[in-house]
Amino acid sequence: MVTLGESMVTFLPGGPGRLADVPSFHRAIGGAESNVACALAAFGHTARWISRVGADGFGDHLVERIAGYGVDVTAVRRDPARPTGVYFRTAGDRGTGAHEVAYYRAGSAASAMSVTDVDLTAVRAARVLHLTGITAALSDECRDLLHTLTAPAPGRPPVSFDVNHRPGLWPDDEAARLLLDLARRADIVFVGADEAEQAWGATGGPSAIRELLPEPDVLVVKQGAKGATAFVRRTVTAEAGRVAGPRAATAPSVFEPALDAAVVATTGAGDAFAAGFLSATLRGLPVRDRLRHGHLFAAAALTTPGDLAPPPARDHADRLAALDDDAWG
Ligand code: KDG
Repeated sequence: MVTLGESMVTFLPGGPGRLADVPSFHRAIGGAESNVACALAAFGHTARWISRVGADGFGDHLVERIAGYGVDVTAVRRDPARPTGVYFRTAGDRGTGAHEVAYYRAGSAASAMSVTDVDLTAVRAARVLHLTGITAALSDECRDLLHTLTAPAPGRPPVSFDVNHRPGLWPDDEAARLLLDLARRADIVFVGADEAEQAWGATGGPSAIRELLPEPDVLVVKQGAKGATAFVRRTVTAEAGRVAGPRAATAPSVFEPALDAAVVATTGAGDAFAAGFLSATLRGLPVRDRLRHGHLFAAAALTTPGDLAPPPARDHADRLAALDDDAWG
């Protein structure tokens, strides 16, 4: 698995309250794509994260922490001229999970990722390449890079794309158009029902989102605490990691309820879900189990304050994913 995107040093609040009031923060790490790589590596997969960070202490910290999860960081470039991005966030509101975020990432080292700078050989070695919509919001160069990586081309690895709409990073109309365009080029797409509504006005739930996005072989609609629905028309083979096999005319939907987790913070739960689903996909597990692994990884992230949490041990996750429907949840 190869992921590509910006990671940041994350400052988690020392207590509840508004950004204006929180007196102290703890240093942690975040970044949607490295969160996925870390969870996969911790679960025993071979994972590489491709990015750029500043030639600064925060860049050292990110690279060391992500490598500490077992992720291959050899294709991460250091930029002596631009800083590593950082962001601060508040604790989520207990009822709604809403929190404030302050990004300091404009002009960051990662925003200078481009087609000429990224090691495309390292990208193409992927069995699956995981990207997110956040990268498209960083700069024109990053947007062009995503277009190149998602364009149909011989030898292009299957692309997994998490929409990850971040309204704070770019104008709504531009985000709506580009995110839809990128999602349509991908093979596996993850999107939250809430963000599909916010970005594209898709209010009709999973089936309405599928109508808007009929192209991807696999579409997963995350429905928050309720669960997730997958539409699978063709799958990534476990052996070759290639999208292969006959493409069914229709994609039946499979819904799987989420686990009842004692939520501490929702940030990073979507990345964890994607990691669990992708892990089970690469292992050739049935769709129900892919969704269940997504929920199990997400529960680990939901019950910790940081953006990423190690997933459950593989044998434990497999035992839980095999539970009868009555016992699941
Ligand atoms: O999905 C979690 C990420 O949003 C978080 O770790 C930080 O990548 C991040 C971002 O750009 O918001």
